[in-house]
Amino acid sequence: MLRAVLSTTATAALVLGLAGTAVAQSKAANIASAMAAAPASVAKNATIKDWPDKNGNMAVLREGSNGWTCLPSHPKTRILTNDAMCMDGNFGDLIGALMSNKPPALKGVGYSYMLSADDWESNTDPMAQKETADNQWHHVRPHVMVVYPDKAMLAGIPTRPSTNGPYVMWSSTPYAHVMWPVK
Ligand SMILES: [Cu+2]
Repeated sequence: MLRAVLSTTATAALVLGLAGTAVAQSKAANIASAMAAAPASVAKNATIKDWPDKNGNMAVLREGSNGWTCLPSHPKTRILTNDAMCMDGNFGDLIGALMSNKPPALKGVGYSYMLSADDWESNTDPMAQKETADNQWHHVRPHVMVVYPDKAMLAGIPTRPSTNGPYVMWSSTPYAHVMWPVK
């Protein structure tokens, strides 16, 4: 998943704090970054949006037609190199809930690609910005994600980061979802 989505303000502060300056990315670079998160056949006709600005608005960088929405990576930080993603409508409902700090109300199973992911995240705490003794801080590499409207469907899937198949991220939160490493 993407820790940075949770607070645009906190993310901006983090970027400024770690990098010194916020780097403005061009629209073309943002579209390229977003499209790299999914297979070309999906990204080709996906809607490309930017991450929310300080008012929470997400600019449409390119209209799409296939029901998928891709977001570019946030500017790089020490712990975030790439968090670009492409999601379907149901996964978009999860992201929307995350961004507004509300529990998700999912209408069905949701899917997302993060094929260019390169990031460090807690597997227990969506808000964590750094490692603690017990927050399962780990390197997130290319993966796909699945979210189920009924958390009971996650029973039996490991709740610790694994490179040996799917695991559940943030299992004890309303934002629990399956992380499925692909590389
Ligand atoms: Cu992810």
